[in-house]
Amino acid sequence: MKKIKYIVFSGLLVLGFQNCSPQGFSQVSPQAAAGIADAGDGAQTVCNPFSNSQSSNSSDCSTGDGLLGNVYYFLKGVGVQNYIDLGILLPIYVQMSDLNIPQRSWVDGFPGPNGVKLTQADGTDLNEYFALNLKGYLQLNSSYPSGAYEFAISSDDGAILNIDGQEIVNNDGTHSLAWACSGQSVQLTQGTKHNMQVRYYQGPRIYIALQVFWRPASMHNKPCDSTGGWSIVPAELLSH
Ligand SMILES: [Ca+2]
Repeated sequence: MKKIKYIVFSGLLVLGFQNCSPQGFSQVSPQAAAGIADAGDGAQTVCNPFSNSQSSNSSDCSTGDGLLGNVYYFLKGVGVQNYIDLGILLPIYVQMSDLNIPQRSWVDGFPGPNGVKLTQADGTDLNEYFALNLKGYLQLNSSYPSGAYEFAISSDDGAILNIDGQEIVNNDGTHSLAWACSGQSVQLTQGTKHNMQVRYYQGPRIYIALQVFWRPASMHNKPCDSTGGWSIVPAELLSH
């Protein structure tokens, strides 16, 4: 088996890649996705890395193509932009078909290309202190009318949603499962590709969660929690 090790910043982080059986892996051209940092020559894309042992996420990346992004490692970082600004850019891309990870124990760690886990310098699985910067488009199809929508995030740890360059939901910070909802509605137009960015980080292990919800703005008076009539933003509307 071929094995390549990356030793970054004096052994702070070691990533082990091997050619083994694939788990949620797909070939994509990251260069085609505007706004994604170049993760280096030969960087491959891991598809739905949080889908192992989870029924609500498919390991198939083909539905709508989802969002694409970079992964950063920053030991004991706090706040998503802190990771992106100061963390180590890992030599992989992540593609997520949807944003629907209910809170779960995630001891399995981060799958790398070809299903081989990424590990930290001490040999333990990379299951904490990493961030995702995901980008792409939200485009309403004929099933969803143009109009005002509200958004919400349920996450563990922090996450921020931007649409068309505006910060819509801020659930940032190191915390256990928590909800945050948009303070303002967003006007979406059928057929228009609205820019969408989701920044997320997993602070201390072992629990993770990242769910991005929406609802018509007419439901504004309902609660900002699981009883508020929220639905997961449909995977079919996400692309990059
Ligand atoms: Ca956590």
